[in-house]
Amino acid sequence: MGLNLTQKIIRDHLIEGDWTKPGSPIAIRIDQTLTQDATGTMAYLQFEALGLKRVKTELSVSYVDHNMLQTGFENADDHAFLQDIAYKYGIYFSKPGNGICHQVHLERFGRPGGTLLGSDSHTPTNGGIGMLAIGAGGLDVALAMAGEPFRLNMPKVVKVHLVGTLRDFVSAKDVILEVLRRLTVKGGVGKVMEYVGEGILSLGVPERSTITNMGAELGATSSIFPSDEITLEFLKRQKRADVWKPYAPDPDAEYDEVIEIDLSTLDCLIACPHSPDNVKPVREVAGKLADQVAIGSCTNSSYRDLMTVSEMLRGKTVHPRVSAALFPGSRQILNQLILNGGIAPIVQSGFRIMESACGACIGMGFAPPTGGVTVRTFNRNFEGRTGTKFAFAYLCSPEVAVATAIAGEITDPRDLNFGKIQFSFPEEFFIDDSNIIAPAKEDEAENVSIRRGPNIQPLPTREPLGKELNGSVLLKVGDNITTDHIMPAGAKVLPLRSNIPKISEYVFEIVDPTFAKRAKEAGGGFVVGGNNYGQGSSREHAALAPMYLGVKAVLVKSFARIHLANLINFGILPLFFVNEKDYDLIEQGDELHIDVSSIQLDSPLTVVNLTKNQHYLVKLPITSQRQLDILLAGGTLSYVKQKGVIHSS
Ligand code: MIC
Ligand code: SF4
Repeated sequence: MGLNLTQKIIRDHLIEGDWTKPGSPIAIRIDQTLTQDATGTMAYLQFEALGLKRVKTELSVSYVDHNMLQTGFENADDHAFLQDIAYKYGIYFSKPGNGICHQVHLERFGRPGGTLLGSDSHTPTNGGIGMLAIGAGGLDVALAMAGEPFRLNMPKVVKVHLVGTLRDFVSAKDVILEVLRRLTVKGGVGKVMEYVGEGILSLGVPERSTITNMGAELGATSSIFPSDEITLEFLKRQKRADVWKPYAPDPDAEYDEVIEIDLSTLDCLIACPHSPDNVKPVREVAGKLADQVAIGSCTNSSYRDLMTVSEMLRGKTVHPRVSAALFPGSRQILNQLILNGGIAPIVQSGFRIMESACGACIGMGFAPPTGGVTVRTFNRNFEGRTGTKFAFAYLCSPEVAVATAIAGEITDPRDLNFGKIQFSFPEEFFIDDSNIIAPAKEDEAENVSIRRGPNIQPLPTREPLGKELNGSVLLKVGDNITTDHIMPAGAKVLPLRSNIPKISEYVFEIVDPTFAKRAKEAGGGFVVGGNNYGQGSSREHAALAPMYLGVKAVLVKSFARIHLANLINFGILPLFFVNEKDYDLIEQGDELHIDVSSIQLDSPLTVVNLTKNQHYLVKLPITSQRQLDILLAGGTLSYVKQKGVIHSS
């Protein structure tokens, strides 16, 4: 039986477990890690707590791309801390302004056939060059930096068989929007999406990476393309041909599921508010007036995307009602557009040129007006994520975004007269790594001191799980609750990422602004949720801050992968209903009692609803004794310390 590419990479990195059995626990070696600033401060505080002198990975990189608005000392404190930590512990540091982590990593560091663990859910962007790239919570990344394997359940592998070629003005974003339309935001949970077929030959690395990037919105563990001649071409332009190796599935590879997409039949698509899977043909929503257009993010800000934008905008003007902005994916891309003149048509059209950073994608500026329609090339349109609670965000390709910016209403680019869009790729990109700071040599590292401003607060910890859990249901929510609901981002809250006591005041703010106060007053309690609880970002703050507020257990119908891992890491008991109907019976305010003294892997627990005198059966969605021991210990850090698993050197 032939192997698919995912199985090959996992087999080559396997430390523990049986990769032939989907769903069974495995542990794999991690070659590279990446962090970004919004999750990185916690990840490095955790790494420090492990007591090592140096990272043990082949390569680790710390990026600053999220918290770039410096309206006070907070973000600047974080940047200084991150830079010093990186210098001391053997980590490369990509300075603010150098670009979005996933884009820069693709350009300068990723390598086919390797494993990458990143404290950001869009880490699978590097699957575009044939890497097995996985998003995780900061603590899991800290452990990987300490040389620990990454633990996950062996994913199912889905073959996404692409045939045909895309029509003009239909692009990679439409491919992944089509996958989202078919599978929904929970369709990828527990799976790796592996793209194959003759259709991939017409997709360059930037297009492939747009597709693997937004696999995160399917809830997938990762997404990957083979490494082929097209990958080599990309790496040559980056003067990195030496890291190239071909990687492909065997011709008779077997898959757990198969999807086929004929690229030549795809339309221009758009995800409507407030979910990335609410996908419709653009022509169905055409005519909706737009207030804002934003182009950028780790999904759609490559050289290919921005040159397309530039050529489409040549000689055109942004519609008077539209405010338009561009966030280049990296300094390299921006530089290239300056050198070849590509930036001029964009500036002349009236687009605002913003920093090479996440920017508006994470609500760091450029929030839309109240009740406004914002059309974005980004990957998430959850309610409130733009920074404006009452606004309507649509997600589309750069082609649709440009057409909309010019027309002032949502527009299919094929309905305007753009002619043929053509541009060439430079033989070699303008490579300038001066904004990537190499770490100190090992013998100098000891003397490096770390700047720790007042925004850097110590890590909170949790006590071991006691014999019983008591308290009330603090909040009951529905399906598909995102980490943006649990722990909002945006310009006001993001600067508090290294200050858990402060940031915890915003937990569930957009769902119920009284939550944090009530949780504190009650000395903690429970949260009840529906399906796919915790989808979206990898932010461990969505577990850490509720833990700080005393949340003891979360009872839901099902969990999203990264959030579940984060809950376990921070000692919050994740439970799912054996009978989903029980979800309907519990109400906010009900007093619950859970006897955890006899807790065991695989056997259900009983939740007693003291208010209603009812009993519900619940289970832990965990597969290993290790995970149970972590929960009993009050989280991974306590567990690791108790067991002395990490040996400092
Ligand atoms: C996001 O897109 O939501 C983020 C911000 O990049 C997050 C990480 C974070 O919350 O810091 C992600 O996708 O993991
Ligand atoms: Fe940054 Fe947005 Fe990408 Fe998250 S999704 S890494 S906020 S650009």
